[in-house]
Amino acid sequence: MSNTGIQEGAIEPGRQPRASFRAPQPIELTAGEFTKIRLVNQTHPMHPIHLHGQFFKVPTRNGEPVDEPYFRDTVLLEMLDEVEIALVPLDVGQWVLHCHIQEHGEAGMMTVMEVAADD
Ligand SMILES: [Cu+2]
Repeated sequence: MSNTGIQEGAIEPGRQPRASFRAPQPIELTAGEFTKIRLVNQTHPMHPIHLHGQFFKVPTRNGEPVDEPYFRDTVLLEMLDEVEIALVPLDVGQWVLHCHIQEHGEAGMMTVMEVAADD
């Protein structure tokens, strides 16, 4: 898998109230390499998407530029939101990316981001 460009992650309706990520399993990144990931909420509920072990910025929300002077570990996706997250992963390992609403995470709205060393 290429580690450049935008990777896709979508939250799909599925069997309600279940929802799931449609994303590469795991999302593979390289330490020190700038990456954008696009998250799309195709469901009605809001989803606070939380990433462990890394911090990111939100350069765009629904195609509009976002200017935030801070890094995040969580971003809220409202219904039909499309959000880019941008990061330079620094810590090698496997990190969980999941909805912070526990029942959504347990229903499958959870994936792994694997950060490999830059050889
Ligand atoms: Cu959720």
